[in-house]
Amino acid sequence: MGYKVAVVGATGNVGREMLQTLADRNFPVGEVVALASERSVGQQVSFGEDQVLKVQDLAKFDFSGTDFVLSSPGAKISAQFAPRAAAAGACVIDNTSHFRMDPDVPLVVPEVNPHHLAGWRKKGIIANPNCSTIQMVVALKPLHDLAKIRRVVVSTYQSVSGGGKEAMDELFTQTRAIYVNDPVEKKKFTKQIAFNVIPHIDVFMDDGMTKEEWKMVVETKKILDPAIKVTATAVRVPVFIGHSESINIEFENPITADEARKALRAAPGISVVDHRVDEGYVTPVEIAGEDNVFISRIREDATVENGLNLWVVADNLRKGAALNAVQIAEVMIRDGHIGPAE
Ligand code: 11C
Repeated sequence: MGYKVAVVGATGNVGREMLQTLADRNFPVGEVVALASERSVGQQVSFGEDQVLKVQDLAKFDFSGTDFVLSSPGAKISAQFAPRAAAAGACVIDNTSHFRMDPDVPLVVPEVNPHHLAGWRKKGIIANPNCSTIQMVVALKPLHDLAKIRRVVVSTYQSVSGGGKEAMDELFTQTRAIYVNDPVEKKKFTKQIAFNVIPHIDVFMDDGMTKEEWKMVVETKKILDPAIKVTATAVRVPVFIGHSESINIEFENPITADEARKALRAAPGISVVDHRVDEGYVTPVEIAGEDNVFISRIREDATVENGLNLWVVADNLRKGAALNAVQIAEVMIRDGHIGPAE
């Protein structure tokens, strides 16, 4: 007995991590199916320690009898297949940006707004937020409960794995090219990423924001509180895995760094590592493969009334994508939105 789970985009960075996360967390699977576009059909992907799944064609797959679909195939592909899977009765948990701002689609981080899942049947689709948003709202939620957040100023330091496997390859290839004096080639990134930083993730919008920055603004409002004002600068850095964020927060009510530290320590999904000594803070290389959101450098900001600064780091492929999606499925079962496995 167990649920039938299909992973769409199974050969990508996030799809592979979804399979790994299902196995790591002993998700109650009866059957797992790996799906991708036609060109990946026949490839093999691992599930758990000893199972190998053959990738099947997403376009031809019949979703009847599938309980959960965890998907990360790219927004255009999700737009096409997700309604078909939902119409066949599956609960689709989609990691792409396509459905996130649809008012009939819950956008959920289980530590923050699990109650929004109650509305999932309107479309049969639940959206997984952008990785940069997920780790930020996990950190903001306990502080919002404590002192009511008015405004957030965030700057991100995002790893190349957020851009997929090709982006990771480009960082590796450019770094090597620089050492051996070969020409540096750009494919995925608009500028050299090795030994550099790029303040441009996703496309530019009319007002000068990038779409990555816009996502952090609108998704935070939908998940946590529409009254919170957010302004973001999203930056790509030459790190393979793990997004970091410098977050400045203004609150309605007074809050001390000690009160914030205590609330964050007590909150689910958070590890506070905050000692004012060498190595008393977290960096992305230390947390790749970890589930929690790590918070360091908690301090008061004396330049505004009721201000705090934080440093927030998480594995963007795990909590920022695959883990959050699997946790949503777990909560769907725990809270009775999906019945017992047959
Ligand atoms: C990045 N945050 O780091 C992006 C990746 O909307 O799901 C995820 C894009 C999204 O490039």
